[in-house]
Amino acid sequence: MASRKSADSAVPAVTTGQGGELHQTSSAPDSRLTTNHGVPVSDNQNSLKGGRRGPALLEDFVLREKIQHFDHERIPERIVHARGSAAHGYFELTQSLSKFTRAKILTEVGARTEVFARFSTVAGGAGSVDTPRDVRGFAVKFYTKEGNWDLVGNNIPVFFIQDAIKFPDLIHAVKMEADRGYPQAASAHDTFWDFIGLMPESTHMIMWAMSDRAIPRSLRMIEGFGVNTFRLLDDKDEATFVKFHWRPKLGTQSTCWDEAVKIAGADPDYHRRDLHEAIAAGNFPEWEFGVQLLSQQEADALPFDILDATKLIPEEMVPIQIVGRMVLDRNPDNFFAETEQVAFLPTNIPPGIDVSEDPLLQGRLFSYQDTQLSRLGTVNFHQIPINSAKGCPFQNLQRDGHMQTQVIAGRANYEPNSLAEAGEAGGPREDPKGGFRSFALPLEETKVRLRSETFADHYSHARLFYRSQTEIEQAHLASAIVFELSKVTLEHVRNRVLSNLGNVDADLAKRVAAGLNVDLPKPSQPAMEPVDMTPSPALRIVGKYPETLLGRAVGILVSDGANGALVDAVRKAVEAEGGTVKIVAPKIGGVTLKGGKTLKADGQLAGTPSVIFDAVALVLSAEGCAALLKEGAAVDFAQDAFGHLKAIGFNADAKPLLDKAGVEPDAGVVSLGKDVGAFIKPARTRQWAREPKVRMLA
Ligand code: HDE
Repeated sequence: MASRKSADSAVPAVTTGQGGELHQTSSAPDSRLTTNHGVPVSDNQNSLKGGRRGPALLEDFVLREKIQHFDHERIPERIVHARGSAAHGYFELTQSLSKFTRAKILTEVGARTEVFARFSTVAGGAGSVDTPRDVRGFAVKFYTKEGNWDLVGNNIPVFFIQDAIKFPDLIHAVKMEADRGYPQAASAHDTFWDFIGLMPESTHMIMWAMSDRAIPRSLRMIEGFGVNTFRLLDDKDEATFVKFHWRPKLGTQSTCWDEAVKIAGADPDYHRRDLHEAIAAGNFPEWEFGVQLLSQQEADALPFDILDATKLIPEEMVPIQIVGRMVLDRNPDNFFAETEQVAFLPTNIPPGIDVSEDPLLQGRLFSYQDTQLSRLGTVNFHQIPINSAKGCPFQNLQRDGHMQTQVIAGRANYEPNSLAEAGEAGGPREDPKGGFRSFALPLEETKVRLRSETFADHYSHARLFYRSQTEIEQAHLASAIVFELSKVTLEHVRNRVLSNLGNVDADLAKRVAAGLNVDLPKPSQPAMEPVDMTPSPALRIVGKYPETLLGRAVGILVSDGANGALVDAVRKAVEAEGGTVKIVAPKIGGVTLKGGKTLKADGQLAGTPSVIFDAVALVLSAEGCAALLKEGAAVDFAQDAFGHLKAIGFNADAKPLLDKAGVEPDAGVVSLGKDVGAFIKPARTRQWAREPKVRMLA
């Protein structure tokens, strides 16, 4: 994209950002405010009036242009995945896949390709909260040398439905109910569970959506999956099936449900802030990029259909090969221009990668291009800087349309043409050798509107997922279903879901029925009897993520008269391991430490509850503690930290607050006494062993 620098220094400069985007530098000291058409503005405080006290004059084009532009600032939000946060970064290939593909992005080891990644919730609107129980979108745009590649995935490797024709029904069912306009960003309501109960193919996805993966701790701690099966094509257009995976360096980590609910109130932007702050601080999130590869014969030998997006390929069956990494190292400069206007298209695939016949993917191939037209308003949305191919030029013979920004000279807007013979530019031509080619899929069947019988097993994978979880995760999953079904008001809907659960696992169904205190109905009649698959420990979270302070935040609650040396010691120990520290005080101006020094606060107690930290320390004076015993927010600070299985460090004078909050001694409740280090070990993880003491799980 060309840079347009103004020759006249009095006019705001238009420059290109690091990523090549156009930037209007509004903060330049010599910049002069102008209308959209460049007319300098003399007064930005007062409208033009007929007399000192009005009325306003129609003639005031400065006022009219400003108000009119404002009136049209909003564009339609995404119909799904409306709330998202994004960042720039790079992808680096570490192992070549040249045996399987001719795509340069997957064959040029060491080459860095710019990327833009957007993470999102699915059901809520653009202004909803970050921590509902929901699937997270994980969409990456690679600006490759051979055109943009958009890997538009989720943090869950399977999906609710097998055929795209059911997508509008699924989304209508999960979004706010049509007559009442609520609930916002929540699946715990009648219409969602009604749809789920009637669509047994959704059961596997429900296991994932009710697992802790749907309440992530951070966007930096989610896995990503391409979900649909794709193909890699080599030089001879021979195909290999591929599943794409992203693995967070910090491990897959979650919150507790009660914590996620409270975070929604304490900091609706919890994930967005976390991503932004981490990148701003130089703690760049990183993911490994992996592939599962299998030939047609290997796919045929599997006991399920890899074209069915409600199935996963256990990595114990087909290992994941790590072949690259992605690092996000730059925050967007402008949320609207980049995060909001980015348009991901599963049809953006470079030569050497191809789609499969998965009927869910096939529908997606139409939907994304189409939705951008209503969202971004023009067929030229590919010219918006964040969407433009940056790794290579784009040129074709498509012309005109709303918001055309290219000024293409010459007459060559058709081909074939022989303009070159007269010395004129003839325009671009197709490239049969290097261009995108589709896999030559043999087609022998008749036209039908039906579901393949190879898609009929709706429960074996749901069972596999449930039985592969640790006991802790199974209890969370069962409790999540109990929570959601407790919000369902239609009894027959609850019962239908319960009978479907009976096909997943009898114990799970029993637990959920007991959690609801209702009779357990008989299992429903499955389309195909489920089979027992070998459990896949790879599907767990607990016990898998690294115990580390990297990416974790510790909140230190302090009071007037607190011991500053102890606060410093905790801070040093946490920061030495890569964690971040925030000081929480009853007042934002901070506290006066023992000895008279002032310690500034990063957050005021009422607005900075312990739910936003991974571990907490209480460093209080005896008087400070006595005062906080009468402050509900201080008691909640300790009680929630305990309830959410966090490490709690405390000095002796802070003990009365712990007692009032009902904090019982255990391995994660550590006296800061002489050895601050004793607090660091439990601060690296959650205290799962404490959970039965603080929560009635199903
Ligand atoms: Fe999407 N999806 N989707 N989806 N999807 C959209 O496109 C759609 C599906 C996913 O950060 C929309 O630009 C259909 C699976 C992400 O901008 C829309 C079907 C997966 C994002 C659309 C699916 C996804 C979207 C709305 C069933 C995981 C956000 C706005 C056939 C592999 C991308 C937009 C971003 C967005 C359609 C199912 C992931 C309407 C029809 C499966 C991450 O076109």
